[in-house]
Amino acid sequence: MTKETLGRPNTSNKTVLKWVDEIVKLCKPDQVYWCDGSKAERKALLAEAVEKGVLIKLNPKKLPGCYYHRSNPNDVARVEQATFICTENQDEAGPTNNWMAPKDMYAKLRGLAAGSMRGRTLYVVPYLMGPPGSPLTKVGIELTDSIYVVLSMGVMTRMGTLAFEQLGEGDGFNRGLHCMLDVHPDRRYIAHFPQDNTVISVGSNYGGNVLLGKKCLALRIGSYLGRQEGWLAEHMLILGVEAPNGEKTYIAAAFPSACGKTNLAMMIPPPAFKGWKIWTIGDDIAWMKPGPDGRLYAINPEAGYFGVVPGTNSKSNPNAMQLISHDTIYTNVALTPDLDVWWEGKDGPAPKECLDWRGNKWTPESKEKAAHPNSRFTAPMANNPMLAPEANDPHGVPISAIIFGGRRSDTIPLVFQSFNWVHGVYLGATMGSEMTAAAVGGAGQVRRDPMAMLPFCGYNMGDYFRHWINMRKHIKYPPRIFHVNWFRKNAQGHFLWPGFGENMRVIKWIVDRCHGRADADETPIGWVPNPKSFDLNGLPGFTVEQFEQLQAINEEEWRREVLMQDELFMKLHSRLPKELIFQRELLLART
Ligand code: GTP
Ligand code: SPV
Ligand code: MN
Repeated sequence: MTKETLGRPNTSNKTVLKWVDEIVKLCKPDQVYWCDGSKAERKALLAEAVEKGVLIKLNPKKLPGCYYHRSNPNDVARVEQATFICTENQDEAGPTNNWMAPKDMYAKLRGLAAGSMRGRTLYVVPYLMGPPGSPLTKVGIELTDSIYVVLSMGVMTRMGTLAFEQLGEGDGFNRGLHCMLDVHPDRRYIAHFPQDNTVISVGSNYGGNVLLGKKCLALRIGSYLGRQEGWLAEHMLILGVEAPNGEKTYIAAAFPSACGKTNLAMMIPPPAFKGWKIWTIGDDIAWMKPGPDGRLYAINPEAGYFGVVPGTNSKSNPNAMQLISHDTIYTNVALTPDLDVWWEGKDGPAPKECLDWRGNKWTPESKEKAAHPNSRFTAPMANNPMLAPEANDPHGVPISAIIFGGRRSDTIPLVFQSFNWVHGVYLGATMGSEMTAAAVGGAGQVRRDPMAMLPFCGYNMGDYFRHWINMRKHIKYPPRIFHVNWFRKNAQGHFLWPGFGENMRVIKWIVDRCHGRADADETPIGWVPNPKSFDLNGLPGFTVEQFEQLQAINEEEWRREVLMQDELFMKLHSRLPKELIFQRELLLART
């Protein structure tokens, strides 16, 4: 970029100019750069990032257009303990969120941000969450001193002058400020001010903490706005199932972080499912609103995928392997001597020698992992071979099924269906999952993660459940609600279900249930498939007994489960909708 383009705003919006001016005065950057989102700009910024050592250009023969980034080793995942919802009253944020009064948090963050961009560039990053022209689409502007963030936002959002065009002279935009500071955990805060449509993030440079359009705007602020405006902001993938006769059914699914959304959204059906296709609309976030025809419509507000790398290979996720073969930023994987990347679970043998995600020498004898378990790819959705054209449709897609699912070694069957909407909300509200590397701390422990939104709900979780229950009144044809668990294990600790592409079998049962075509048996926990309605063809060696083991409802385990659910309900007691308490009573009465 030339010196002239630096500092020249590409908007005349007075509210924007005034706010940027205030932040410039506070942070005191040496220069200000206004992003336009052009290809030429991206090329220049990539070159600058390489020159500054923020990115390494990967082998262009093997990985054209790909770059490598290593984060600070103290900064590799979301930090839930440093994430705050700053509403006037603590009760609005609720017992599942960290809270601080807005004026105290603003004062603390102003202190940290003051003068913090001396010697640095402040980038103005205007972006859209959602397709241009959609009534659901929101405008955000992120001011950041991280070129890695600018380049990532350019992939993850529709970034550039188009956002200023959609905004016009209005003031309806999310104000995002990101200061890297010295990337120290003691000075790391991700603070949300829902009443001001503002996010301030300091002291980190890791995806979920700093790509402010994603978890901060699209989920935490989004959920807050959704409640006021009558829609849902959810931690859900969106996919389209195409049957051999061309019928398309759209499904949204909420799984906690690193529990299989990207994999399901990009899944390729197994050979036995000839003619079936899965199309991706989104892999992480869904915004859903009742449409004029009485159905629930969903859009994916994002334009790219920030996906888990380890475990990705041509068997588990062939579409993702194509997606990340070009024009991708890799963060915290291992780097080989010929500037290729490697990770645990990649196809082929481990390299004889490479640099691990910290930059230390690594060999197959090393005890530590070469790639961080939460290493990620940042890739544009346009590169997904199975991107649904509907991903750019401003109207979104009508959802027929909502799936909730956690990572559970025991108790929870492969699949079951709720009796009705409120029971489905109960299934989502009581979801449990083993924690993963996507957030700092506690990996492996089962915790309640309602609707996979525990870290992302921008207001009181009890009110969130109420909002979900109330939505039913505005949806004439509500999606059917299901619960799945790909992760049940046997006594030897092996997964009972092959998962990945074979999940198509579960998807097909769900699709058939939505269209009234498949049988189910009633159980105390919901409707379940029987071996006659569930397609096990072409899964050699998988027996009906194994299927029954996967679907088993163990009374002892369920008693424990209901007790664990109660802990969350007690925490939320003052705002818990009574419908959910009744659902619990009904469940107990049935067992
Ligand atoms: P976030 O991006 O963190 O929100 O996560 P995500 O839900 O998109 O998770 P992703 O699809 O990246 O899955 C992460 C992990 O789950 C990887 O380790 C996968 O290998 C594993 N996984 C995904 N699907 C399956 C499955 O069907 N069976 C098994 N056993 N593991 C799976
Ligand atoms: C998650 O943790 O749920 C993610 C990755 O999708 S991040 O954007 O870093 O939060
Ligand atoms: Mn996620």
